[in-house]
Amino acid sequence: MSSLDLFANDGAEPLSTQISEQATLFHQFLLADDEALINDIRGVLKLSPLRHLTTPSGHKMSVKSSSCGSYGWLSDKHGYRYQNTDPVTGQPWPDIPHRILVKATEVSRLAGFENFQPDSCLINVYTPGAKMGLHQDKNETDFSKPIVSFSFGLPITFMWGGFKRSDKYQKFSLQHADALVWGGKDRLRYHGVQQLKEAMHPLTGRCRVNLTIRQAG
Ligand SMILES: O=C(O)CCC(=O)C(=O)O
Ligand SMILES: [Mn+2]
Repeated sequence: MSSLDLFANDGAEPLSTQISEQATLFHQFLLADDEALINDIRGVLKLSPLRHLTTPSGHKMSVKSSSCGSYGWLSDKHGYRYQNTDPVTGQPWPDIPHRILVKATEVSRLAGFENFQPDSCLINVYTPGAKMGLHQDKNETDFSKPIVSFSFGLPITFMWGGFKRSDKYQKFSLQHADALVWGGKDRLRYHGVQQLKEAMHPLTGRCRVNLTIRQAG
């Protein structure tokens, strides 16, 4: 982007890219709050630590995860599901930090989704080599609610597919402080991320942090 483009934006509207009819990438939407948001996540992880989940077929996922909100997303030999307690601590998941809720509802509204009331925030932490294969998010009860995804730290290549796993997919980079929202007719698209490349980020170090914020219940 040239500096002229930056001035033309005037700070009034977030710069965004429409990746499908009902999927929008808001570039650097979280930049003004990045450190505070990352600290909020650190606070959650002190209460419900990161762990590697296992797929129903018994494979250890390369990403480390935790959750906050009324519903935490889990995967183990019993399947993919939401649960209202953390199996590691035996306690309810920590609350979703207020700042995360505010930014998630703000960006969902900008993307055209009103009445989004997040009750689940999955925290995914990728270190170099970690990835997530193409999948659909479909453990939620109401598919009229969007998915809001925040990225912090190292960039990663996001795969944005169709409605069958074998469909062709587009690739684009998710960068520090980007927010991606998809819903409506695009809600059940396959998506995933390619292997994280080795690098260092000034705020997160050698990792990428993803928040996947949903209305699960
Ligand atoms: O890390 C990402 O950007 C994608 C995460 C994701 O799709 C998920 O956890 O369901
Ligand atoms: Mn997903």
